[in-house]
Amino acid sequence: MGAMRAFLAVSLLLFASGCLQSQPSPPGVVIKDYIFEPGELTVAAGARVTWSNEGPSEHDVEGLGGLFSSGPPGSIGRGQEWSHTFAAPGSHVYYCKLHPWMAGRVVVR
Ligand SMILES: [Cu+2]
Repeated sequence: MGAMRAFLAVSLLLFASGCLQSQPSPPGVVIKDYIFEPGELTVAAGARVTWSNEGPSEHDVEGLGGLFSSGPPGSIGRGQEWSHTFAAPGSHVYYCKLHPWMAGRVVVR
């Protein structure tokens, strides 16, 4: 009976971890020094995208044409995050004002 219990426990664990893995995670971009990852993110219209600064430096997110902005240069401090909801389909290039060579794109379908 002990073996059966162990088998059931293991099956339950595998089932549970499978469920956890299939959970859709909210769309997001990780900011590192000095890249946005992923560089291109595709989301559905209406999605809220979160940028998380995991690098040691300050960064920011500025949409080309000022369509969206996290604020002044360096407005997303180390360990901080910022979110924006993309209502309509489109392709949005953005960059970091503090480090203008850092760029990414959000494609909204
Ligand atoms: Cu930056």
